[in-house]
Amino acid sequence: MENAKKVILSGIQPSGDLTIGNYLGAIKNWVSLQDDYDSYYCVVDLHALTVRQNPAELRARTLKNIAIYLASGLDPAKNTIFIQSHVPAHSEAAWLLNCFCYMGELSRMTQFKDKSQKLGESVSAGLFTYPVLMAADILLYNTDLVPVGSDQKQHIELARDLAIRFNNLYSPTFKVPDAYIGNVGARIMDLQEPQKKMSKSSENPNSYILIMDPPDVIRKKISRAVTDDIGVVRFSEEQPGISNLISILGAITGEKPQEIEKKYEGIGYAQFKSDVAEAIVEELSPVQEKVKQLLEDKPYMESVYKNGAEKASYVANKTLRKMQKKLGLIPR
Ligand code: ATP
Ligand code: LTN
Repeated sequence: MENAKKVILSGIQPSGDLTIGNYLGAIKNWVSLQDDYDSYYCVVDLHALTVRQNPAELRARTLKNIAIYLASGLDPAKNTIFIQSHVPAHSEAAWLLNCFCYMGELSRMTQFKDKSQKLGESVSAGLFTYPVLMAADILLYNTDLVPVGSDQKQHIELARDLAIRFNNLYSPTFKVPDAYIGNVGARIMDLQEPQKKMSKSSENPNSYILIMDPPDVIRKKISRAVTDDIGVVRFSEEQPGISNLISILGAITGEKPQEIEKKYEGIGYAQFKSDVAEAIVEELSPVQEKVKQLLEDKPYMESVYKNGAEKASYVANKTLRKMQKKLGLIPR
């Protein structure tokens, strides 16, 4: 039966190489949901364009992200995996929704405030309206749940508000989506400044671990991660660096912070860090191997994202036509 399962949609921008924040906060959760939901996962290349990108790098990263989705365990037979720009309905619906979104709402978005502060003068209008494109991504698929890290909650709230506004002004058109925030790995912090979230667009490579970082680099970055001089492996606000390493380890092994604290009673930071590093290496090695193989198999990769775009377009176009009709645009 069509749509018996609830619908999930999520995406990651190809704006930098993916980090373990993206992996533990997003992709790993997606994999665990794939049997129970009708899922759509895209690489949101149009979102990446909101800040300046090098075209060759953007192309390479878009494909690499698809390979990472697959290598992490997303099965293209169970999930619709596609590239956002291959489904033009996203851009078209974003325009329509732009006409229902208020400047004030967009000005309150923390991600916009953070990013625009860093960019100074050259803040594009696209960066400002970025959450509206994200709302289009979500609403086009009658999405029930959007699995993301906790930083994206505000954007999903906006998608909900836009859906409700449109439904009230016209007639029920959109499903009102909910954020789905996993409890482990929801917020992996920067290794150098553990008050900030780990981000793929950080200037300092020691602040993040990339999914594709070689084992030695992972070991080095973890050994350099900022801790404290308390000397106890404890999950507490006073120890943001150590707490972050506990979160990372727990997100990989499935252990609770308290279990990890107990295991490391009386054990020093050096041993703890080395175990965290090994756990990451062990988790990522098979993924890295698979990504390399996939990137060499162009025809397979192409078949995945073309097939995905075709399936996604079918659903997205149906919703777009509905929106256009209700707004008074003349059908072709
Ligand atoms: P950028 O640094 O370019 O803003 P980002 O690294 O924050 O990007 P996004 O593309 O914005 O990554 O996010 C993709 C997904 O990964 C989202 O679901 C987001 O919540 C999740 N995510 C990103 N960083 C983290 C993190 N540090 N911890 C947990 N989840 C994260
Ligand atoms: N803004 C999101 C990326 C994103 C997204 C989406 C996530 C774009 N469109 C739709 C979920 C659903 C981010 O993680 N920075």
